[in-house]
Amino acid sequence: MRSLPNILIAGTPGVGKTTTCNEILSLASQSTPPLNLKRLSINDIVKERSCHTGYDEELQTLIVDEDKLMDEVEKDISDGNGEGGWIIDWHSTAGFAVRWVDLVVVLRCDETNTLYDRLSSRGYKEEKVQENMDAEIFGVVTEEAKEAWDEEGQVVELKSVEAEDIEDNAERIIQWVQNWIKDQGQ
Ligand code: DAT
Repeated sequence: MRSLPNILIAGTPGVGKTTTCNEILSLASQSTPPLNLKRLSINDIVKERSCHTGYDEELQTLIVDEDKLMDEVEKDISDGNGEGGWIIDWHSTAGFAVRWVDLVVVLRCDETNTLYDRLSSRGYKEEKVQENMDAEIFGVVTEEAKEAWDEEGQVVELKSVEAEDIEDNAERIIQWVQNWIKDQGQ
């Protein structure tokens, strides 16, 4: 039984997942009483625990071994008797068991020029930038999330275009956590 919810922050690369997670953790530590939320960066797990089978030169990305990755994710999520409080970030919701996650937040950047600039400034090749732009335009991550977490309210999209969106979104997520805790107590 979780005492804190697990939240998956998903979205196309460059939409602001890392920045938003950092803001959530910062607000959580300033809450009274502080909320013991913890970051689970899937990117770090892929690299640090070698959950990949090689490197795709064309797309400049590691080829993820999804089975191995999800085994590692499950280990972390089950840690501490599965008490919850994980803020997980990944560009996709594929492979995650529905029962692990209480809320999926899909960050969206519908300002294509803004997203283009964020991705190109990472030094991504044009092909990789375009692939990610297409995924964002077609809302691929939301579609995928809704197919799995079909329960009402479990998948929310939040706009992440301007700097103030980061703070607004983090505040909304903290509020959602507070409400979740209250609901559990009833
Ligand atoms: P992600 O983790 O989704 O790949 P990120 O948090 O690393 O994205 O952000 C990529 C860059 O874009 C980084 O320089 C911060 C900036 N950025 C992201 N979301 C933003 C927003 N809503 N307003 C302003 N800048 C943003």
